[in-house]
Amino acid sequence: MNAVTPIRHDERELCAPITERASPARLANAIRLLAADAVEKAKSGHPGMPMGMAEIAVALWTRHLRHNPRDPEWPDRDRFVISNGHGSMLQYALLHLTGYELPITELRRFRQLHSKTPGHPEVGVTPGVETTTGPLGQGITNAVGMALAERLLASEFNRPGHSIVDHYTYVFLGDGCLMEGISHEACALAGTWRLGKLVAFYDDNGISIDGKVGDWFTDDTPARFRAYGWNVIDAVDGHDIDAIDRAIGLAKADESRPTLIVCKTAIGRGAPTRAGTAKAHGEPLGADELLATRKALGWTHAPFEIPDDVAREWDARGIGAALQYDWDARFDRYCAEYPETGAEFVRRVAGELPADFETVAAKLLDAANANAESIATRKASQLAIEMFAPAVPEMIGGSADLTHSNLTIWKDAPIVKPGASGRYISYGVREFGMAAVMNGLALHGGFIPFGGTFLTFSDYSRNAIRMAALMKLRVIHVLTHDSVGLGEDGPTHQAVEHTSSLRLVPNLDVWRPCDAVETAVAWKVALERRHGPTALILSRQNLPFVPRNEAQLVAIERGGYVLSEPDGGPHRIIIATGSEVGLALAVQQLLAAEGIGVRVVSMPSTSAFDRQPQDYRDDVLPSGVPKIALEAGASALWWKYVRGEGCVIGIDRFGESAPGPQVFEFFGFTPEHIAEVVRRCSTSVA
Ligand SMILES: Cc1ncc(C[n+]2csc(CCOP(=O)(O)OP(=O)(O)O)c2C)c(N)n1
Repeated sequence: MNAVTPIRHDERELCAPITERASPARLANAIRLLAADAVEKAKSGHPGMPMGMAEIAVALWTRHLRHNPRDPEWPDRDRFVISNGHGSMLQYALLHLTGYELPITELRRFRQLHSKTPGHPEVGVTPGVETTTGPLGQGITNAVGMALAERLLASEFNRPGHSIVDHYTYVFLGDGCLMEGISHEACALAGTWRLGKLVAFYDDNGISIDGKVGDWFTDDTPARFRAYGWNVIDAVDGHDIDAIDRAIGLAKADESRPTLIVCKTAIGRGAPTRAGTAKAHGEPLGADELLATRKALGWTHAPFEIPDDVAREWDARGIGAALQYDWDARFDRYCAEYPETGAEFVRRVAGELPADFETVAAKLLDAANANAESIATRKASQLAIEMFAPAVPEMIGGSADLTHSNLTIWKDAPIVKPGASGRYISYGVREFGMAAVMNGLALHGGFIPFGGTFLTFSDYSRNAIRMAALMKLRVIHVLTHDSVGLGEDGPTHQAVEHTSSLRLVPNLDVWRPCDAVETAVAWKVALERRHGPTALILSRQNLPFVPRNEAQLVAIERGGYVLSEPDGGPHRIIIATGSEVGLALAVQQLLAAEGIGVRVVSMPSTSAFDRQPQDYRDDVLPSGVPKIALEAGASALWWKYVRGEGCVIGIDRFGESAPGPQVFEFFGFTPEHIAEVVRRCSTSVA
């Protein structure tokens, strides 16, 4: 490895006190003891990683990381991600020591109810935490999304002489993240995209929970990352702060490749008998070992006591304010020269939609209603994208290699190419990677990501969709080919349980629209939804257009509404979604001839409907009237809406390979069969 001059913050030197300065080793030991003491007090947690990565943290946080503890939202801060999120105490120690709003009382309350120090880092709970980590492999993938966001925003907003977007993304990760398949998806993409401002630190300690990794993890990780196109700095002593500092300098000097710094470390370093063992990973050290650790490290301070020299040296508030002050001044100059672009940058970072969004949305809805086309909802979704994407520049689309099936692309969409900017991402066949990169783009700010795959493959991306819901991120999943109705591809591709199972994810809004009009509304509300993701469940096959009056058009946003009322009031109510709404309307007509009045309720989004006032829900689904839920998918969830007064027509087995209409017929999704069930079901309940 070539020696390079360490890059240091000149401002730090200026701000440093004249009094005696704590040594870098003491700064690392402060992290070690904070982590070990907090885990000990909580009787739960992971001391090994913070103790093992303490020197890496010192090198990065005191010599490179550009951040401002007083403003964790500063748009051009460096991003820092702990992908090995079980080492949360490392992050809490750093945030506390550098001066974030995380007092020592919160570290004392590690892992306690409603503390700001939850078991794993959670964005929105602890100031300074950039993403929620814990599910291994997703943090590094979020970081890839953040680094991509930086590059794309920089190319969009920077101007000659003005670099208002110019920051790094740093990630800590361990063996666990690298064993997870998603790290392959994400890191391959990062190499292809040449994300030169992404720097990952691999905690190469040879230990995971089951013990020494030699029996289950023998990949040549440096070779693997070189093959992805990364700059790899191998065999760095992870306890040598200067060596790490130099490696970071080298990483920054390579502007065209992401860098992996392979840090050789000992898990639980400093604990005399636990260091280097799997026991250090996730157990409190115990009183004796903790005492022995204090002795071994020469740490004479009580638990949670930070000596003045250490506190002063760690405090980054002065330098952070100076860094941001400098950026503010540069941004002011930028705004003076480019007032409109400056205002646009502010809007984008604030996550506000463009001022004319409502007008564009209304235009789309009017067009969908006026055109009255019977098209597949995936096609209707593309029409929505065609309308919104030019008007909403923060939309960044993509697909996991199914662009022309998902119909996620729009005319003239600039494709993201290696090393270049763009607004449409071909993620390759990487559903999980795509979903977690989308989360990273959203977390960074300035973007509303949407990405497509077949609904059945949402299982692959599922945990990242769940994380988006947990993190309250505005991301949109375009999940097409939504049922057995897709036909010939057969049961591997035919979603059965997926729509309902996605509905079970808290804070995920699921929309299964029945025609172009509902699809337009679903896209609108998905884009407007600031604090949660949306899954759009769309058909491969054409669906009939349904005419609506003004009140019905407005009611769609409520998630469930009366789409068609029989003359003389309802004897039965059919609740249907997506491709089954047309069937319900056909059944309504059949039964009308027999004098049975059927109300058709379209229920594109159960979660949106569930948020409506009780009165409204009772008006749509009054008790005392038999209700029949109809969906070409798992039946279980629908009993909640039938409320013991009717039945559910669903599909609770895998599908069949045949032309779509034949499969629908095979499963009894024909007007005649449904009408028969409705008759029987109704009489048995009435
Ligand atoms: C997806 C996922 N699977 C399993 C776990 C449970 N888990 C937490 S840490 C860990 C082992 C991680 O090993 P390593 O990254 O080497 O961490 P270290 O022991 O060095 O701290 C496992 C299996 C998890 N958090 N996420």
